[in-house]
Amino acid sequence: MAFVSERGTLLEPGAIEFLLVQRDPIGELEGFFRSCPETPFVVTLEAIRRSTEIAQRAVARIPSAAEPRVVADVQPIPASFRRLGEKAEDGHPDIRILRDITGRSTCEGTLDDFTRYFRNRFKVLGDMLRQRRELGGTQDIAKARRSTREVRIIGMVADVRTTKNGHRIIELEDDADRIPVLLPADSVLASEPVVSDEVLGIIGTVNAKGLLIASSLVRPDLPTAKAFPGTRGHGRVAFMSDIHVGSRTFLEDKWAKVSDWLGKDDEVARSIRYLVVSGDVVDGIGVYPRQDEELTIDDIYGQYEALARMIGALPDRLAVILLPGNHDAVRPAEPQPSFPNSIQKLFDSNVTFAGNPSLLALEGVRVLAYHGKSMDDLVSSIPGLSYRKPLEGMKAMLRMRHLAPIYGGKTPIAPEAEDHLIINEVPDIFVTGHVHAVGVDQYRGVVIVNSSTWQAQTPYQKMRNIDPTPACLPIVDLATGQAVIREF
Ligand code: D5M
Ligand code: FE
Ligand code: ZN
Repeated sequence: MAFVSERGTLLEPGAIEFLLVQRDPIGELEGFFRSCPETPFVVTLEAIRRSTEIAQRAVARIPSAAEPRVVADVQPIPASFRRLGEKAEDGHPDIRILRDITGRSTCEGTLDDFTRYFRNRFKVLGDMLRQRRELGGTQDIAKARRSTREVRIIGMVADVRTTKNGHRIIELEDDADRIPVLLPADSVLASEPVVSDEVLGIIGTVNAKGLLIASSLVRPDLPTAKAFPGTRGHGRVAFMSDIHVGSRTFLEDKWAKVSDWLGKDDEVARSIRYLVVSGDVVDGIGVYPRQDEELTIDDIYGQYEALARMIGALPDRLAVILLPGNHDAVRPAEPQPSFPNSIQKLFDSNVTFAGNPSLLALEGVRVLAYHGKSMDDLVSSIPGLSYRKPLEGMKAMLRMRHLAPIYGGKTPIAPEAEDHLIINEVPDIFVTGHVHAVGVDQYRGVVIVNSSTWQAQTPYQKMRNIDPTPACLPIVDLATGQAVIREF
């Protein structure tokens, strides 16, 4: 730390902890100082984290090439000494489904179910917020509203609106009461992307009119830094989604290319042991109006049979994990269970079926896989978010610790007894699909991946100005967390 004191600067304890788990702490710190216009008095965790995140962001895509090539490369996350994956050494795949809804659905959609669902969401996320240092000594809204001192409350967003003067007003609810919260126009809080039904903490003071004037907003978020667990071997996992088999726009030639490459004796291809496919594996039947005009296979089993043949032609060393999406033949309400037996039996034994979402462990590396339908609601609620930037939407989910915070939008949510869409455990890798874009990044030590699609732009997407980035394969090294994207 002599290096720091020489500069007359102090390091916040959190910043020290963060730096110590980096691969090259001094290098990171030097990079940070280079990025500052003048030497700061105190180096905060927030500032140092922001600086390393920017340095690690993926590079832009390079236009299509004849040979698959690497179009993005996110640096490895420093491995902790908690090395896992002993089992994989004998060559057998090591897949565990730690969490999904399959076989555990309890809801019937009654009014009681909804009340219970929201109570559970509020309780679990509220407990997470209470762990936050900033939120020590929180009060119920009913009590806080009578206080003249600074208060800390936790609530669920019942409504959010912008006043004509640019202030934002959130209606925040707890089990018993409700209070309007003002995010002043002249503070950074006014530009915070608050969405309906998320659970957050507010610090502020209540004015004479009963309005809580916020000075800070606290999200459950992820711990500030985390190491990648790492495996002993150099096995890799590849990610796909949105294959849309059966659609006229399914890219058969691109599939042939990726399938061929996976079977090649290429160093990277050979190391891919797992393929996680996060939903919309087929185009489905009757998913949108006049879909029949856009199908080449108009039988649902026919579509899954075609997919089973495609997957069956992939090399045997690949263990494939299939999740459903909003085009697949399971209930549309999330959490979605895994495919029924009538579909599972069409596939070879190297395929594992999981629900949407599901938390998987691949050789001990925890992968949170979610199709990503809720992105439709996030894109329409958060200014600046777009279908072209799914990674930003994924980070918003991680900050809210919820995969589908907005209720009653385009994402159907089943009111289960427990909210399975809460991001309870912090994963090592977080993957979504649905938006037919591709990208890799990191957020607080979690590798984030948006898998591409194997479908060209559809007439619907053309009309909505959605420009997909098909035929890209994100690949993550299970030993280091390093992520690359290959384009086919
Ligand atoms: O979704 C593929 C893409 O199309 C994804 O970016 C969302 C967009 N999409 C699809 N349906 C809708 C609706 N109803 N509203 C808004 N955006 C939509 P896929 O699930 O493959 O159809
Ligand atoms: Fe899709
Ligand atoms: Zn989808």
